[in-house]
Amino acid sequence: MKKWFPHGKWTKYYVWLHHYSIVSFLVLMVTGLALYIPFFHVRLIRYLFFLYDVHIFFGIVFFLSLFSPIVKKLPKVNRIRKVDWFMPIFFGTAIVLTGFSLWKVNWFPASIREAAFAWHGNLSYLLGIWFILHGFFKATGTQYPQTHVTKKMDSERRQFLRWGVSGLVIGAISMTPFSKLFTTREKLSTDSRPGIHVFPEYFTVTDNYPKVSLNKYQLKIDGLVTTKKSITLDQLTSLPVTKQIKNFQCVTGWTVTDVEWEGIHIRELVSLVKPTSEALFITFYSADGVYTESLSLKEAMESDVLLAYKMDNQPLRVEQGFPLRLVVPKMYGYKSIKWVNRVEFASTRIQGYWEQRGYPAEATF
Ligand SMILES: Nc1nc2c(c(=O)[nH]1)N[C@H]1C(S)=C(S)[C@@H](COP(=O)(O)O)O[C@H]1N2
Ligand SMILES: [Mo]
Repeated sequence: MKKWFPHGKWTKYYVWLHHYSIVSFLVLMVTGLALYIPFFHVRLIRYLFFLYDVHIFFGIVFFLSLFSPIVKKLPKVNRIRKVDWFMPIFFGTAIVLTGFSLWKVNWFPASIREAAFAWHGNLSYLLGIWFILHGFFKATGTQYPQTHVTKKMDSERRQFLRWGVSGLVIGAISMTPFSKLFTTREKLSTDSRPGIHVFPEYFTVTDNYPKVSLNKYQLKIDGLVTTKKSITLDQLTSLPVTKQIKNFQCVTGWTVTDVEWEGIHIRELVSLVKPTSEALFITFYSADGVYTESLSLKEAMESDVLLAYKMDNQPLRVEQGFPLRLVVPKMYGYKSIKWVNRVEFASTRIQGYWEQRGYPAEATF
């Protein structure tokens, strides 16, 4: 690598800085995509929490490397090309800031995280593309076009600081709801009616969304109960309704704010079937035949846990869990099992689908 840098006192520093950023950025991209792309994260579920730690560790490493030109006194004679320093410092600080809000989930309101999630990715792709271009230009000795942005300048601390601060400002702006106007998801989604939420993933662990036919649908409530029941959706919707507006948080980082749910509280089922005193847990089953989830009775009786049949004032769509899904706002999304067709009162906690694959059973964040 040495041969690409001008000879002199500073060669070692430049080589070191490049090794440092290349390794940390590559690790960040690889772990970031593994966490983000469903195809990978479902296969890596056992290692997800480890991948998070690696991602955060290298995020800090990368962040610190952005400071190096500020800390290090570079010689005036060694003129640098503006854009080569501007891009990593400006985009890097913006990426770090958005990433920080996703890491410290509880420190930031959901509305901020919702926007930050999209821009953390978008800005990383932009910087990644720049790094590839930069490497290509340098390796092939391609001359930059002469513009204001690519002209050479003296390396000045004050300039580096200014870029860092403007990166932070852009990062902060990209975390406001305003920035969502510029993300593609809202534009590409089929349902763009105002007030209708679009979730980043409509997740299913099977090849298909199960198609539940309403004529045949029955919710089975059984297990350690005094009277087993099977009820139709009509019977279900005639039970007292609970409505609430809650944020939705998936373990892979995305957040959806202010989702309007409508459904029945677990206490309605309890008074219907009267569980025995041994019933300390509830197992939920899905019509997809493979997904299961479990809550303790105490968790299930929390005031905001619902079996929902409406979202945003509409019956659930097939991909959203039609006709019935669990909603557990205080826990990660994987607890909110879709296409619920059986509720079993039990004496022990079973391991849910993702819990068997490494997610914690107590999914509060
Ligand atoms: N039956 C079933 N329920 C499920 C899932 C699934 O794959 N199958 N995915 C879970 C996960 S990981 C999340 S984040 C939410 C996503 O809800 P959504 O599909 O409405 O976006 O559903 C949860 N419930
Ligand atoms: Mo999820």
